[in-house]
Amino acid sequence: MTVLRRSLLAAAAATLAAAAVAPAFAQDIRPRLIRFGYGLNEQSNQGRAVKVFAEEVERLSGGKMKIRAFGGASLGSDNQMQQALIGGAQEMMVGSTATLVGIAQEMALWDTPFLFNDVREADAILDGPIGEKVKARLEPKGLVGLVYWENGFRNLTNNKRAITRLEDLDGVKLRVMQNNVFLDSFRSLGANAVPLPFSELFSALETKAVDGQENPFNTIVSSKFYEVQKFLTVTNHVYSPWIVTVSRKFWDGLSAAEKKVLVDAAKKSRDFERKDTRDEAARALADLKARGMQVNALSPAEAARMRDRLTRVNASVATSVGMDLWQETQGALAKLRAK
Ligand code: TK8
Repeated sequence: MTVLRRSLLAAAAATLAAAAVAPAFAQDIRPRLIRFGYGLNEQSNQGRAVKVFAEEVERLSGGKMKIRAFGGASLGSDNQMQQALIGGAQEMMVGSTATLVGIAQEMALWDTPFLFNDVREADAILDGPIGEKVKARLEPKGLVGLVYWENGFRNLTNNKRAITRLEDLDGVKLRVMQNNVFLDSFRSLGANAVPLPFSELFSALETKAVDGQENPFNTIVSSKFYEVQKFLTVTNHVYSPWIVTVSRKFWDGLSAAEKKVLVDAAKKSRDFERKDTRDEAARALADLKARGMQVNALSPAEAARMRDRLTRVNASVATSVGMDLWQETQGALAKLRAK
């Protein structure tokens, strides 16, 4: 072996050894500034989880990747932010899956009234192959879905009257998300459903442009809807996920190590967020009562009537998401329920 050859080999061995010792990916992480938008305020469950995500990204990237968070829809409504992500003008956001249906219609699966009976079912389906499949539909459209967070089971508030029977909804002007399943659902219940972005909701309630809205307890507390809404009816009519998304234009320019930082931090934020949301939801009802909201639960008979009316939209959801995905979901839920 020549001296040159021997020293080349030695150098190669040294490089390998160094690679094994040094955090293999440190050199693949570059300084990055990530603008992360969300609709609720900083004091909400959404805001708290964004903070956990930001801290984790900084920690995992050794301070190189920084999240600049923008709450309260200060970068725009869910729909506006989605377009900014697709165009590459914003890097990340979290928002309702319901507002993504215009981009990937399979997202309508999550809008199915009474799809999940409890959070165990929601976690299993969202984090399993079906949730992955639906998430993957965003990629050809310019968005990368990382994880689902819990928005939660939705309940009805309004200013007109306590909703004790289906007929009480007649003529109630109810804000819904910009989504056809929600629109159809509440129209079929007799309400005068009006689609509006969340960012316009508080003032619409305050100015009485609408009579009511529906959202999880957490949001009714954190967005102070109790200040402008008198009646709360516990309906749990649908479980809403949030989804953390990245601009595909930005994502495609990241190294494998940088992508891993975002994925790992997103999973950590998800686990934190679900626990935090559930803890808060468990306290929220008492909180809302204490703040003066008049709360009622539907009688079992009225709940069944509402459920029956609402599940009439199932056929249209099945058509928009595709019969295969619909049946796969029903099958997976049946299996979970048999356990
Ligand atoms: C926040 C929304 C909100 C949703 C809605 O941006 O619009 O009612 O429940 O959480 O995504």
